[in-house]
Amino acid sequence: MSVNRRDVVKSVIALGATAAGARTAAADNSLSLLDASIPHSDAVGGMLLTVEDYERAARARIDPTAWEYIASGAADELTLRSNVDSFRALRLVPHQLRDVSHVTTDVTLLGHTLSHPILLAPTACHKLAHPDGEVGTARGARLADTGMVLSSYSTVPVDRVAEEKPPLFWFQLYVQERGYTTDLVKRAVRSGATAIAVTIDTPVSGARNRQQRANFKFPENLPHISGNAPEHPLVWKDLEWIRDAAGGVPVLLKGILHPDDVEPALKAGAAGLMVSNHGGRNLDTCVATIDALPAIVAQVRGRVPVLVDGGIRRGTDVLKALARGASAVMIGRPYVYGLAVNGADGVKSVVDILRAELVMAMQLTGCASVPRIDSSILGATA
Ligand code: LAC
Repeated sequence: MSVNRRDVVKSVIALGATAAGARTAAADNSLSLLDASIPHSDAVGGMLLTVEDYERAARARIDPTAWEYIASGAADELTLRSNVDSFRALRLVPHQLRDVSHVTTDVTLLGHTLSHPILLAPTACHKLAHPDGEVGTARGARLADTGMVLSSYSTVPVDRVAEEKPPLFWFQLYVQERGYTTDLVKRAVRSGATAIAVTIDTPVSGARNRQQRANFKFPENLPHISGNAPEHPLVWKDLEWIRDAAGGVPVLLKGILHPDDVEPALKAGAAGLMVSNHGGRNLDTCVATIDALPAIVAQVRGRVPVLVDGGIRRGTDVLKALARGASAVMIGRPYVYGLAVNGADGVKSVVDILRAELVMAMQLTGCASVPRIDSSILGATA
């Protein structure tokens, strides 16, 4: 994506318009328009200008038991909170007077060029948020010109979701029994998934106390969940048969946090790494993802792309992740909130908000393109 200042003003106004289901006339480049004419209320009267606004609006719509599943983290939710807080605590030190009249947010991931670096992380059971489920998310991904990583816990079969043709379509794999998993990987690839992201951080589930208290149960008959455990918890060696099943489609690993795991991962043929703590849902008190990122990036030394998820709620968070060396970021709960509020259009609005905020943050820190974003704009931690 390439934008100039005038486009940014327009896009911010359009964001408000989309959120309200209405459109304003094209704006001129007067910044005063930013606060003048944004029609930005949702059906329950709240303003939808930020990810947090979408979270609030989603909470009013999602069934309370499903909400406890979606919004909660493990145990005392310390990691859930520190994912967000660690981004917030990181201070930016802007460069001034660099030419930011023309900004591009393009990134290239495994040979695909995307117009911006904000992808949709795998999250479970989208029909809990909206009747369109993952079909709505895939449409939203297309509208927002972004990639989608479909969860094994999808409520809609992978073939059906793929028909919506998101600009980039990857499949997240939970390894189950070997025969079932092999078939699942092959089915995802046949459907058009161009990468498989294997979740490696869940040999067991975390202490999901809020889910337990709410008595949350997964919907029955999820199309890609067998209900049976794998023969043994996943180990490095299993990546051989998973890569065989993928038949040349790149396999990424999702859930890497320890720099010592980088070499085994690359030796096992990982085509990319996703720094993730599962949205704070598994090991409570584990390191925040933005804090784990630099050591992973240092160890990878540019050999494969490194994505990061967990805690991204603002465009400045995206900027900070890129400044710490991420190739792209993924958002999870935020787009599920968008889906709950307004289906595919809500997914688009949430991505658009972060995208517009990223462009602003790039302009305000003197970074006209993603390659120009580096650690020189990062200051102390508050
Ligand atoms: C979760 C699984 C399904 O976090 O990824 O709930």
